Amino acid sequence: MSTATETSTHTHPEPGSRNDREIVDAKVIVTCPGRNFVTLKITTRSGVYGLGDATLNGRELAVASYLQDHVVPNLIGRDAGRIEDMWQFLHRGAYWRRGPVTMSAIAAVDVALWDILGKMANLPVYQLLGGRSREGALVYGHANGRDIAEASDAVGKFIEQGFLAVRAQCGVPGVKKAYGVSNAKGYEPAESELPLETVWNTPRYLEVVPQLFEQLRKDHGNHVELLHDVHHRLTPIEAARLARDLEPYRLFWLEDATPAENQKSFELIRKHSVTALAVGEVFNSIWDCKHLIENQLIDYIRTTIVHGGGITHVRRLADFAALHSVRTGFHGATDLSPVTMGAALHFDTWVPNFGIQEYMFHTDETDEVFPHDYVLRAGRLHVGDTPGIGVDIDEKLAAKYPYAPKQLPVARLEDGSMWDW
Ligand code: GCO
Ligand code: MG
Repeated sequence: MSTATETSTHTHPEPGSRNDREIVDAKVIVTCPGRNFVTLKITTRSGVYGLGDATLNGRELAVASYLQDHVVPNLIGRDAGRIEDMWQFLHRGAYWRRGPVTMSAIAAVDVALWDILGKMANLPVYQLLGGRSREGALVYGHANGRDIAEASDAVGKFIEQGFLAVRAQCGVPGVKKAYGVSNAKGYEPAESELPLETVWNTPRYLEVVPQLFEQLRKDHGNHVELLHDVHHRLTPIEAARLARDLEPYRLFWLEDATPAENQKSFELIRKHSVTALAVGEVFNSIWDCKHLIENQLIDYIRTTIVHGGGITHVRRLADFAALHSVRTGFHGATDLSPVTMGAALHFDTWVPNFGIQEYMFHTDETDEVFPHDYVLRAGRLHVGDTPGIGVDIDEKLAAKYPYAPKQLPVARLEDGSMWDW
């Protein structure tokens, strides 16, 4: 064993030293086992590697190029243990800050470094964050149906499987392809190479949603937690009306009731209703939700690891939210890979102001490409104790599923005007 006087810290060969943690390779892996995922694999001199998810649904190759062309050359030779400094370097150093592409790329690096640190310390990441605050993370599943009866049956199936919380969406009479409704086994919005054009009708939607939740409470009682995603379709005053109309059915939350770029619009919804509000799956930084959080205009913040700059930034966001009684409710649709789900679950296991975690089943092919140690038991997801984030990638298998271009749909009003999908 060498001593500090014999070798400089730059070339120190002993385990855990800077040299051991030197990044020697960083590889961007694009695979499509049922849907597209972008994964960053960072390898250190010691051979320990870490994974980070960089998937941005419908714009995957933009992040792959950001990483490959602009970030990877900066990683080689750096110390994988300087997680905070790396975050600051990539955020400040690019000059061009924030935005989904940049923040997803930074997140991939950040999570890969936390994974490496965990593996080197022989500890699961939740332990590095400060340890367990709970045994399992409450999750909600996605139930949907072409009409109210079908949606209610679907909710019943989730309850039978042990789910304690279920998001419910149903078809809107006169609307051909309502958000969240699918006749396939799992709801998967990015269906076609070019965006599917859907038509939207707000009055019909505002009529059917309270009827749906009235029926769900009749059929399933008051104890199951029910959630609903408006998916940015309403104006602030319409959102206020829906939130008020849903009050009798005591939703766990009403999500993305109106687009949140205009954060002040949530004041209007709050003024008219006590329905809990969730926002933020499309946010990328603390600055996107600062006004919403510090004015207590929302109850749950949805920004998760992959689109919010990784564990390092989302931890800052969650701490800020805790000061204002806002809890986490991380985005967890199928376009977030098991790598994000693993990292999010370590976070959920630790974060004091945890609320809920969204959880949709990935396809068997995706689960095979990304073996992981988290398990669902009685409505909660449990992380394993594998060092790091507990998710791996089978690169040979990943190579069998080449990238397949797919985009999210768009929505138009009946007169042809573009609307928010
Ligand atoms: C959700 C989301 C998703 C998004 C999808 C976009 O709450 O789960 O709204 O269904 O539409 O993640 O890529
Ligand atoms: Mg949503």
